[in-house]
Amino acid sequence: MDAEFFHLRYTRAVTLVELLRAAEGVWAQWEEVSQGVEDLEELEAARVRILGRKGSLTQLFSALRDLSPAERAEAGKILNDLKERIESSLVVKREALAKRTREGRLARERYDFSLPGKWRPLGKLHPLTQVRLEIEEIFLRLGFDVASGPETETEYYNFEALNIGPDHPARDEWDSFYLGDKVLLRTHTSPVQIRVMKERQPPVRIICPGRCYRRDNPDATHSPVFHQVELLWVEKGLTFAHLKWVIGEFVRAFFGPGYEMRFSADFFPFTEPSAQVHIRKKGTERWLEIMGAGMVHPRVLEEVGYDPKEVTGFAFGLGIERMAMLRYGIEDIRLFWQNDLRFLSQF
Ligand code: FA5
Repeated sequence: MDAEFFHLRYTRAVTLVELLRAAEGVWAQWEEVSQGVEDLEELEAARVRILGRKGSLTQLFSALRDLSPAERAEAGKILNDLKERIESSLVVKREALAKRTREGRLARERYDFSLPGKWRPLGKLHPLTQVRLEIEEIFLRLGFDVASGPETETEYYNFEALNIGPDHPARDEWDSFYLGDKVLLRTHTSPVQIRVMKERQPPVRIICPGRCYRRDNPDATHSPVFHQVELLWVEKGLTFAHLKWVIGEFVRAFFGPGYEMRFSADFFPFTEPSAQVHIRKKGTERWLEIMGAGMVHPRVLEEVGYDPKEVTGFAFGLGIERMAMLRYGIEDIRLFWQNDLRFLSQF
C-alpha cells in the first residue's frame, strides 16, 4: 500500500475509490512480505505489518469512518473479505512453515536403526595375567596373602640371604642383569621371602607373583623376562607332608582331576631337602616340570632372625608362563610377548 494514501488520510477525508485502491495495495503488500518468510517468527512480523494495531489493513478499517454510511457498508464488506483472505493465507503459510521445521528436525535427527552399531573392541586381560589371577585366587582360598617386592634387588636379597654363595654361577654378571655394584634385576621371586620374613613373625603364609629377569637367550621355553609365583609358609611343626598337600591341592584346583604329580630330588641353596615337581596328564607319557620346591633351609630362617628349632617352613617357585603353556597347549613362550591379536584374542 502506498504512502500516498496515508498522506491523503491525514490531510483530508478519503474517498471510496481511494480506499478500494489502497485495499488492493494491501493484498499485494501481504503477498510481498509473506513470500520470503523463513520461519514462524518472520511470518508473525509480516502479520503485524498488515493486521497489527498499526498495520496497513487496520489503518484502512479506521479510514472507513471518512465514508458515507452506504459507501462504508460496501467498503467494509470488501475490507472484511480482504482480511479473511489474508488470515486464511496466513493459516496456510503457518502450517507449511511448521511442517517444514518439523520435517527439517526429523531429517536432521533421523536415526537408521537398521544400521550396524559402531564396533568397539572390548579389551581383555593378557593370558599371563589371567593365569596369575587364577593362581592367586586358589591360594587366597587356601589362606595365603599376596605379597610383593621390588624387581630391582640387591645381591643380598637375591643371593646372600638365600644362602647362595659368592661362587654360584647365577651371580655371574653374564647370567644376571646388573644395574650397578651389587644391584641387579631379580632373577627369581625368592628375595620376597626374605623381605616378608624380616617384617613379620611366624606364622607367615604368603604367595608372591612377579616379574623376573635372566640373561637367557629367547627360545621356545625361555624368555629373558618371565614371571614366577613364589610361595612361602613358615610355622611351628610344618613338614614335607604339608608341602606335598598344598602343591597337590593347587595342581587339582588349577589343572583339574585328570592330572597326576611326581616329586623328584633337586637342589636349591635355600631349601633342604629340595624337590622338582612334575605333572602329567593321566594316561600320557610325558612328565612336565612345573616348579622347584623344598623345606626352607635353616640358614635362611636364621638369616631373618627366626629360630629353626622353633619353626619350619616350605617354599616353592613356579613359572607363570610354564603354567599358561601347559594349560592352553602353547608350544612357544615367545607368543606371549608378540602382541599378536590373533593369538591373544583366543583367551
Ligand atoms: C627358582 O627360580 C627358584 N627360586 C624356585 C624355588 C623357590 C625353589 C622356592 C625352591 C623354593 P628355577 O630357576 O628352576 O628356580 O625357576 C623356577 C621356574 O621359573 C622354572 O621352572 C620356569 O618355569 C621358570 N623360569 C625360569 N627361567 C625362565 C625363563 N628364562 N623363561 C621362562 N620361565 C623361566
